[in-house]
Amino acid sequence: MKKPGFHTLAVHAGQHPDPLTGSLATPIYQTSTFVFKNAEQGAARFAGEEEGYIYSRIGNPTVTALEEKIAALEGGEAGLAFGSGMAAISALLFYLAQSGDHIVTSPVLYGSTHGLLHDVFPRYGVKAEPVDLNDEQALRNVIKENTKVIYVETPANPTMDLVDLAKVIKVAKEHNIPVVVDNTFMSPYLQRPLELGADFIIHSATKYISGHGDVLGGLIVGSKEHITGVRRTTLKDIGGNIDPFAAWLLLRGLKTLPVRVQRHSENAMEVARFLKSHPAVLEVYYPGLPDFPQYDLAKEQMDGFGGVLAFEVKGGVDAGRKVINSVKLCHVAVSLGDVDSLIEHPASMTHAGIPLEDRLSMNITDGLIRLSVGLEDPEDIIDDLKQALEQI
Ligand code: LCS
Repeated sequence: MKKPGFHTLAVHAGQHPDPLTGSLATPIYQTSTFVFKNAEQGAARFAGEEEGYIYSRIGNPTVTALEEKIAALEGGEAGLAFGSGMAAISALLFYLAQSGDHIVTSPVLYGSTHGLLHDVFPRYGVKAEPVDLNDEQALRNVIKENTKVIYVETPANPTMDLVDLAKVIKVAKEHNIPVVVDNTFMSPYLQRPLELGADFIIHSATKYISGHGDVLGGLIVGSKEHITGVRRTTLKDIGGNIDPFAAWLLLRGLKTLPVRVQRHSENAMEVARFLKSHPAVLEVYYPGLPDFPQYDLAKEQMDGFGGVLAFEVKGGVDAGRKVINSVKLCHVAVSLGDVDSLIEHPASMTHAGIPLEDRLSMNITDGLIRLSVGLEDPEDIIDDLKQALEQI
């Protein structure tokens, strides 16, 4: 039988009708622990000699269904779920790097990822270094003997800058350095970095994977060997696990991922075109606009352009604040990928923790506004932005 298509996998992967009752929807196994038949079985499970559940921090059947589904969608061997995107990122990086190691990153990162790498890791002897990964020579120059990870966010939050994954992976393979890609903004429907040779995928499942703005979660996809390694070390011993109900909500969300993301992309394209044509708007950052500097790369690397865009209005921070304070349909809120349109100010919200100099070097200016375009009628979102821009 040929490999099922993406929509089919989104519905079916990881889903096995409950053998006891026939329940089609995966049950919520709301239990902290699992009973062993005897002491020998418990010992065998702890030793990894027998498959089976032990304790829900390490694994749970509802969570397993989610892990199987995301692995199938990303085209990876195995998945691992966490209670938030940051729990997933920290567990993976604490697994891959240790004191004395060096991590190379793309220049623009989500605020807390930046905080983890630049505020937390240095206390444990791990140094992170941002570099323009699209500049092959700059990447080669920055790689050292102790470089253990290349960490990439593409598109970057919030500037929408892209990294050419194929180019970075080629250099990484020459040096045998694992490449981790945060695929939160695209979701596997629009971008599958494992197919290009990346080693690990990260998701803030809070975003498009959930899609409904009602749950936090994080996911990793990678080789069976390493996913088992993370499960048995930095998931088990740090404990950033997801709970079964949150996993169940994410399973439900994933079933409609492709239809939602398709519509998010269509809506965002219309909104981006509107903003681009508006006289009060200085700049629009959306990879689907033909004059986006990396439009060609976007078309090559991604199967669509996603639902997030950023823009700057004329009049800088004051005008930007006025727009944010004038929207009526869009919600002034962080997060993204929800059915609801969300508008926020990165410099004072999601990326406020980044030192000013670093923030400006990432082009996260005081006037930048980020919009996660929701699933409302695009005309309504546009009307809302139109009336807000008129307030400037
Ligand atoms: N990676 C990216 C690209 C993100 O945008 C976020 C959260 C995370 C990781 C962390 O995931 P979490 O722990 O929140 O599930 N981004 C947020 C944002 O832009 N606004 O609020 C959260």
